[in-house]
Amino acid sequence: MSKRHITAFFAPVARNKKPRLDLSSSIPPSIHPGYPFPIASLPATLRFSTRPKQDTDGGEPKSSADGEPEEIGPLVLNDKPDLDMLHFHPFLHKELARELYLFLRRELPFYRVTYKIKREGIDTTVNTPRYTSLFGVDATSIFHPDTGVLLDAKTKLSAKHGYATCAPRPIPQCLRSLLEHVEKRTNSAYNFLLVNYYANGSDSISFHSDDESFLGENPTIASMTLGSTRDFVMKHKSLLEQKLSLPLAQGDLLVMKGTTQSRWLHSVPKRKEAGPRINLTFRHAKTKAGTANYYRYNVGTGPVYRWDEEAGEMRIWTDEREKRKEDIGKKEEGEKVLEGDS
Ligand SMILES: O=C(O)CCC(=O)C(=O)O
Repeated sequence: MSKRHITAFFAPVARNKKPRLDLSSSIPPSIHPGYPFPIASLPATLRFSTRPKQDTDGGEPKSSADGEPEEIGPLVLNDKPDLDMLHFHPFLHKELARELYLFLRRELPFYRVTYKIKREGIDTTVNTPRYTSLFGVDATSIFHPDTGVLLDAKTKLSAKHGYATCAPRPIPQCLRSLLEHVEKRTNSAYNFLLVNYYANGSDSISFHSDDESFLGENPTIASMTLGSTRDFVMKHKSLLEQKLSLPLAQGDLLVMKGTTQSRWLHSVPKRKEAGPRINLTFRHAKTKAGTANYYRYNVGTGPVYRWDEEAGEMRIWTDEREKRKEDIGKKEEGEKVLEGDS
């Protein structure tokens, strides 16, 4: 029998604590005149996967030779009229989804857009009941890969015409790698990424469909959930008895395709008990009208919000560099007045 020192019996049990997935990166942050501040990058080695690393052998995904599929496939949801969806449950494993949620909430600029519409002939102000953000440009233009300058997709010449009401900005590195992974797994191309942040159950999106003509006929839209679970509620536009409620959980990806947008409406209704959630939608807009529409409703002209870790909430972000410039201006003005006084 081995002899153990008496103190060993009282020592805390050493738990095999897994280090947190570290998303810090040595890649410089993404910068662009359209970003209010630089947007942190993700590590180049980050592997988007439904399976955590410990499920893999030497960092490589399990192959089907191990008797396990490399990635968890989607559930097919087409058992209702005109419904054509895939539900990846999950698409990203829980640990990655959680860290990505915290990263994006901390690093992205957000907006609380207000806009005016005519409702039944009356001018009405709408306050968007959630935080939003947006990156991308429609298929008629591209961003120069080095300078971020907007170019015509065909001629590769400067493309300002048609964007008078908005300032399109490229998808930052941290979202581009995720977009490319979603493109691969859903077999579709996307040029827009819309971000929704629902701070709590009072934030919501009402019934609508993403069936604008600038998305083309029967668009494919992929929608990712990070953070808390929310109910995704759908109803058929004309078959009123056809309804569906789908809880979307951390790391899920819902792909809406075929006639889903033209025949169904979807919403994320208010829920008393719901926690914070980020939703990312990956879309492909064909025309400049799409770009103008998306920037109007997801960026707008109001203040920028940024996550405040200490306050534990989104706060209006002020550009310290601008403030400093203003302060210097005021100081110089004051000095001139003093000089004039003597
Ligand atoms: O948050 C969601 O799951 C839905 C978002 C949505 O419908 C939209 O952005 O159009």
